[in-house]
Amino acid sequence: MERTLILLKPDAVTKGVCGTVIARFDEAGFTIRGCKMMELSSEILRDHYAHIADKPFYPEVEKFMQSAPVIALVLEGKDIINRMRDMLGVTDCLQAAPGTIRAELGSKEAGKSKMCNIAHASDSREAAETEVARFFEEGELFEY
Ligand code: FUP
Repeated sequence: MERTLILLKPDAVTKGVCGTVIARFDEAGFTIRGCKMMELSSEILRDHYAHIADKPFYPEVEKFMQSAPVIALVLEGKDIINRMRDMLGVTDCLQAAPGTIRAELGSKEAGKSKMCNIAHASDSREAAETEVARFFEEGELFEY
């Protein structure tokens, strides 16, 4: 079993598609281990996006990620990290494969299609471990 960290981004929250996205996770058989709505500080965003923090588009990403709360989830399932990345599709919603969450629900506007892409998912086991610890305290994760 693997765990992954999901952030339902401000566009998912403001478009009212969080339920649609979570329903897909349920249908895939993933288990919710943690779930909370939160406003992200500049500090947590700089840690989370350390790999893009020096890019020219980063200030816009930070502004977008602070434009509304996000819903953070820890999900568990077999091979979930790869399966989730496949379910989401590639970063750019315009390039995402048909049927993926980003292709169906993300922004198709040029200039927004890479940023307003509905959800983040961890891209490796190492990243998942770091990201889960970044967004959740031990007591916020549940075994049942
Ligand atoms: P992903 O792993 O698919 O979330 O994508 P990345 O880690 O490569 O990118 C992090 C965030 O930067 C994405 F949510 C979108 C944003 N981004 C842009 O806004 N423009 C770009 O050209 C690339 C990424």
